[in-house]
Amino acid sequence: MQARTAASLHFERQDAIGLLRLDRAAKRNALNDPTVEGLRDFFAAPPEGVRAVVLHGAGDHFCAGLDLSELGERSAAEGVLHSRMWHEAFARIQFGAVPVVAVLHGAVVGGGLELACSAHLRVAEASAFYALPEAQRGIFVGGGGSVRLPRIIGAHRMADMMLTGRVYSAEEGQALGLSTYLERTGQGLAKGIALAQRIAANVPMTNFAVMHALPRIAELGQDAGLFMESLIAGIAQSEPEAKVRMTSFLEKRAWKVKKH
Ligand code: 1HE
Repeated sequence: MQARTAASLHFERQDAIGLLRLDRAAKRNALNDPTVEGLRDFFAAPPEGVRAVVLHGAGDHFCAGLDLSELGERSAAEGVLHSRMWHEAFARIQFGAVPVVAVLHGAVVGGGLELACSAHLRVAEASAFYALPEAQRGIFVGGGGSVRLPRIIGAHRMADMMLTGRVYSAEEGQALGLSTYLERTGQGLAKGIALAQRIAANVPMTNFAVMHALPRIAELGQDAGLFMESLIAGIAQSEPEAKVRMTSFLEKRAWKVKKH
């Protein structure tokens, strides 16, 4: 099934899973305004019935970041507003309606890395590499990178990437937490879909809590954090579907945790 998206985005559906592809391979999926606006509009209202989205890229690279041909003659104020537009789009991904699994391969650079960091899970293929070429271009991150990336790899590593142009490989990115799954080249999308299917099978309230409450709790002090956790725990366990699932475990009808 197709949904209406920007020309540079391609959407298809596999039951409850939405596959959204950056579709500007000739420009290495560089993010021009219509693409970022298309991401914003898609995640503001994902198609009915979609319970998890896999975000991936066409061609040899996930995303080459900001479309540098669009930088042009922006004033400082216009630059601020442009960055705010990216913030809005990426916030719709991080704090939207459905969990998002990003599948990364080839270049994951600049705004492409910022985009990846707004997803909830990142699966990397062995071909992936990560960089922040902004400093080399004489600009700064503007898609939330200075907020999200230090929370993943630390401000000191982000500073190194920006100041020296350091490029991390897929293996290094996995060790640093840029990805949480590392797959052979060509295997990332299948892994991303398999993870999305597991996510889609969760009770929606739990997914909502993981997306919206967990990152906020993680920013709180201990006392406020623990209280917020209790509130969310109380709400989640009162869901009828949670009761059904607990009963089914106790009656030995449910999936059991197994080691590999
Ligand atoms: C682009 C872009 C782009 C490629 N904007 N057109 N991002 C960067 O600084 C990364 C710039 N790109 C690269 O370093 C390389 O292109 C890649 C490592 C991603 C891929 O290399 P390669 O050899 O496969 O492709 P290519 O030959 O460099 O590029 C193919 C075409 O894509 C070419 O256009 P063509 O018309 O000559 O065929 C490139 O010009 C075009 N292309 N990347 C525009 N980024 C909110 S703030 C965020 C700030 C940032 O993201 S700054 C980082 C920008």
